[in-house]
Amino acid sequence: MKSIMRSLSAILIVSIVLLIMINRLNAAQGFSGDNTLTVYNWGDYIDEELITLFEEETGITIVYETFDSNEAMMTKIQQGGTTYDVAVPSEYMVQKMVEEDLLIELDHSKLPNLSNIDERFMDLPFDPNNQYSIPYFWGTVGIIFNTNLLPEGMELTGWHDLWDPALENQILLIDGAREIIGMGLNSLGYSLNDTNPEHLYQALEKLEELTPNVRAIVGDENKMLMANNEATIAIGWSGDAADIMGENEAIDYLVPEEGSNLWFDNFVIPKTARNIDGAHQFINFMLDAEIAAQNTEYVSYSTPNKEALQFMPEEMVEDERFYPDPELTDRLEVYENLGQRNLAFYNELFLQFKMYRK
Ligand code: N2P
Repeated sequence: MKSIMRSLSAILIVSIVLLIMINRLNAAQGFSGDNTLTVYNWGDYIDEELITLFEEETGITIVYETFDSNEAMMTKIQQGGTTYDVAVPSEYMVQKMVEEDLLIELDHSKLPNLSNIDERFMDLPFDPNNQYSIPYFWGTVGIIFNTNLLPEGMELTGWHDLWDPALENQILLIDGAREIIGMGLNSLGYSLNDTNPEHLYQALEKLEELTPNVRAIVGDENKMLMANNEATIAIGWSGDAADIMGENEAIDYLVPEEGSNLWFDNFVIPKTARNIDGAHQFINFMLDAEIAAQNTEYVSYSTPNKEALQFMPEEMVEDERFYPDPELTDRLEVYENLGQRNLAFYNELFLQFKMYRK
């Protein structure tokens, strides 16, 4: 009997050691399993302290990777080399991923903190009943500008001001096809969901005329450049403006009068996920009011978490540039999923614009 017990304990110990080793190996290779969770998020889009806190609370190890555009994220998920448990696409990309059968339906019973989200951000047209996605941050696209560097007498009101020759070599553009082609379309009075090739070519031409004023097309480094007074204007996302303002008092933000984009970034669970339970746990953790408040203060983007607002500094919540009322957001446009072909056309035109600059 004793020897059986001894063999059993030996087997148990060996199994435990093996399990730990497999888990470590999986984590190192970006494979998720029971005890790891692979999260794929935009760059600069989480307070990393919260990753550690989640790991401590749950014993789950997070493998964290970042992307800088919806298109880059989508390509990586389609390729399937890494199995992501949680990703954060914007609304039109959620729709596209659902269409391509890349997402699992979420189990709301595992997301009790979902009740913290403002109704205004639930059940939006791109994902009725939030079957596949949960709001993370939202915002607008607009003009981030440095009031000290603006040419004498210039009053910025909209996209049309950017073509002023006084802004030669002074504008940074975000490296996003929908954002920049959308800016071209909006400045001509067209919708940023326009798919008429004639309008799109006109938008490209209009953008090419902007070239002398464009300093660079950049990603997250726009924040550092603007904070260091290296450019007068950056076209980008509202939350970046809020972030830079924390470092440079001369920075301001404007939603152009011709119209612009209202966007929503969302948690989703790709079909290839290996740790579906852990993914729900992570999303629910991020939805906690105090966690969301800490994250929002760190990231500076606008939170859809209504219960988080009470834990945030008043001046942040009351800033209408980043928490605009529905009167403004109602006149903005949300990107629609334009379909494979049209999206490819947007990307191609954006590439042409980038090449034209060289
Ligand atoms: C954060 C990027 C936010 C993306 N660096 C807006 N969709």
